[in-house]
Amino acid sequence: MSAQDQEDVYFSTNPPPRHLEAHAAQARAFIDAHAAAGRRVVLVTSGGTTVPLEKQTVRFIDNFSAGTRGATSAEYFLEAGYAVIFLHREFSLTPYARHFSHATTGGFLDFLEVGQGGGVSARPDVSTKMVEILSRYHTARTENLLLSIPFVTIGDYLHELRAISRLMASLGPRGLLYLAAAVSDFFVPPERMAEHKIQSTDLGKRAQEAAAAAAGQDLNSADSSKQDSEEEEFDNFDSSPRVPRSKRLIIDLDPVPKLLLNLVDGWAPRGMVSSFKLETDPTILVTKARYSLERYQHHLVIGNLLATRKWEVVFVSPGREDNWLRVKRRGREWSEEDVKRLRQGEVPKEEPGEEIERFIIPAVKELHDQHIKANK
Ligand code: 9Z3
Repeated sequence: MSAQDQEDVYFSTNPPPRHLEAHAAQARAFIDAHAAAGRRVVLVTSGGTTVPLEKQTVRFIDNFSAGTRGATSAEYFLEAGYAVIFLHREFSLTPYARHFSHATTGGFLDFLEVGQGGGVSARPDVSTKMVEILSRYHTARTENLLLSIPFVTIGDYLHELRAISRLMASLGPRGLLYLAAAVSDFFVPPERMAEHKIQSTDLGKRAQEAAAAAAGQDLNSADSSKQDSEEEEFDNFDSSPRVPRSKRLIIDLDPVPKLLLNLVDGWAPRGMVSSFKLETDPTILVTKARYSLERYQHHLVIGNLLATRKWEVVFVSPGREDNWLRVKRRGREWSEEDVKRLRQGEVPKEEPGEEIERFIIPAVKELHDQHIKANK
């Protein structure tokens, strides 16, 4: 199947999120305003996508991403003069608020106190930091430089990504797509998704079957004969289960179509596209990043390892050497041995001395400068 056919099939069979049109209208107005002002716009994607197991979703598969990379990057892009569309997993970290909403020292209420006059004020020890961050946040808001759009599921994400990328096309090379969201590779296609909560007991299953029979309906929209014939193909198949098959939940997932190709070729063909590549095995990170670049023909892959992603990343781009960016250590320099260990995925004991996005964003901006020059 061609990439275009795959795209058509995916978007015609997976329903759009409820607010897609409203979000697209907001994004259009935002992009038009900044294009008129000659400002660069970046689309930052952030956080993890969920994979629902039921249409009326009780259970879903999720991933680890908290949205730190995306939310932090958005702040540095604003600092670098970009207008930012922040397409993020609902309730994950957001720019500026992240400093207080998810602090390891407490929730946001812990930063506040009731003053003598009865009003609320910031705790004295955090008040300088809060004033500084609040003022950056207020500038971004009052100057309309930050548009936040939420998603939850993989389907929501892909619909929103396509709609916003297509709007970004009007910016030509001045548009930047910075894809940091942790996107599921597998999903349950709608034709195999149960409508109602999957039952764990016979009683529940029998109640559902009886109700469905009375209404003359199929229980699931799933085609059960097809499911049966494919059951043997699961690679985590347990041939001698201790718990009977009828009591187990076996989840059969399809691969999510690789739509980055469609994005690069069709949705925002003149913009600069940079994606992240996440691995856990250090020996394959750079190879996989190069492979992704060759496959999708975009402009930059930023490779990172799950364990060391706050310490080091590698920029992989066409015609350039791999470029490793690393944060400083608190109170000591990196020795060659330290760097070797880090590159093998060994995490230093202390926290990083600074945010790695402080280095990532200027380096991306430099490549974007070159992209704009080359595509004038
Ligand atoms: C990343 O690699 C991000 O840097 C992280 C950030 C998700 C690791 P956190 O949100 O983590 O700060 O906790 N994003 C890309 C992940 C991804 O799904 N990449 C795909 C892949 O590796 C390609 S688009 O195949």
